[in-house]
Amino acid sequence: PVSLKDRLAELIPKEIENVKAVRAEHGKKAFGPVLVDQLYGQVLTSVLSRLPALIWDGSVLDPGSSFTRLFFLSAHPRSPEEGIRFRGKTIPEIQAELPKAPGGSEPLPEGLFWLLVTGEIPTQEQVAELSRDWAARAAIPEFVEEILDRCPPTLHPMSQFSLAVTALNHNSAFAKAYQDGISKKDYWGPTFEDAMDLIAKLPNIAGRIYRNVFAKGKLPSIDASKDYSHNLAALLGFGDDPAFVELLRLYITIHSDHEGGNVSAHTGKLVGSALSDPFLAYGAALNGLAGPLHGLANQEVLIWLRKMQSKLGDDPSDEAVKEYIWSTLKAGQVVPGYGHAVLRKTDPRYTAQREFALKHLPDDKMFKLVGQIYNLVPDILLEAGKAKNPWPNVDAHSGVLLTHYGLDQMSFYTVLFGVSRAFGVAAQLIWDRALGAPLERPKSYSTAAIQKMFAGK
Ligand code: CMX
Repeated sequence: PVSLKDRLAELIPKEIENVKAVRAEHGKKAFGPVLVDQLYGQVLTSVLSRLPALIWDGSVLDPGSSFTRLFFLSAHPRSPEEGIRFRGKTIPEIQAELPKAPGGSEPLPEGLFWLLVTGEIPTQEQVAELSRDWAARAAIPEFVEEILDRCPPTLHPMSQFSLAVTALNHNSAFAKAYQDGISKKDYWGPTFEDAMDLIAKLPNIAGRIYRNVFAKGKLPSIDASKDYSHNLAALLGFGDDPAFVELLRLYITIHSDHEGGNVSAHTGKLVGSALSDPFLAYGAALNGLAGPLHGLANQEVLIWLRKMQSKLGDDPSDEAVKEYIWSTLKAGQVVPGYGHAVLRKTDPRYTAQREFALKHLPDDKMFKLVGQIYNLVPDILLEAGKAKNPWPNVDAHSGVLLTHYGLDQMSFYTVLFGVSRAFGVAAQLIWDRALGAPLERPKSYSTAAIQKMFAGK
């Protein structure tokens, strides 16, 4: 064939067969700490997720399973099976200990950021100062507003989000300091300024995308006397609903960080390791978050639930729901919101959202459906026999809460996840520059090299 694509189409089946043969012959042979087979199949999930490869103190995940418990407990002697800990604290602990807004009962994400950066629980005054600082930094350059205003409303909100965040690099303090010849030991200072600017500007970006894409009118301005989540809610048009503001405080807190190795956090770290500034690093991280196996799953869950509701009605029987779940699997699709690369139990971020729903919207029909699905999916995934973790993750619940308060534009959900995940990535980038984290550069091998290396062994 003369066309490149046609030639490639001929080569792919041959290479699939070649890889199969190499795996059959050498797959069980050890190559450094892994088996050859794992390089092709499982290194990225089952092996890499257990291989100590990264340092990040902000949060640590206890998988809650027996096979990793032995290894994990030796590193974390007091860790039970509860999933995420932010600087050693579980979600119920941070809910109890972090400062709240006046009259509020959910933690302020400002406090979580302080905790991620310092390992300390901040005072009410420290948190109020962060709210003021972020409000003061919140404006975005006019040219970034214009970029967003020129995006077609059909461009996915996550693509718009990553465009705008990347463009903020125009005013990066780190990029400028680097050009001016800053010494390595001082990197963390301008990185800190960029990290603060990044977080501060996200509400204006998210709000503008929301209003542009869904024709929701003009953005109000930031209120310097209000906390971050209140301002974000107001920019989205929900500032008058105290329950929604509380939901955002919880949402941003629990989505902020999930160890250093998940796709978005790790992308931010990897790109930052080239000394790309925090805006470039986080723009890249957002593109990872936009994948359906990662942050986009919260959109996918809602689409899946809506389809189920339209097919089965508001009050489906368990039998009908089971059949629907099986039909998803039989169609070769994943059940969105279930499974995890590291966790081996119900995600405590799911549980925190469920508790919020029990308190604020116990009779919501879709919340009831989510609960019904929770009782059915794990057994089905176990019976299907592939997923290592049949339990729900954070994305199985978030969309239902947002929908309840009227934010029912599903394609926007991952943007909120992205506002929150910036807290963890920003904290990590500051520490990476402070500690002089190295350039990340894993070694790759060709199949031909593997064949040569193991021939006759
Ligand atoms: N539904 C159907 N099949 C699933 C499944 C699910 N929810 N979860 C895992 N599997 C399948 C995998 O697709 C894989 O199949 P193949 O062997 O055919 O490739 C097999 O089970 C083994 O996968 P695993 O080791 O259990 O899971 P991974 O570490 O490879 O992937 C994850 C983890 C999250 C991508 C996967 O569980 C998944 O696709 N879940 C649905 C999407 C989702 O909810 N993602 C959000 C995760 C949280 C977040 O990052 O926001």
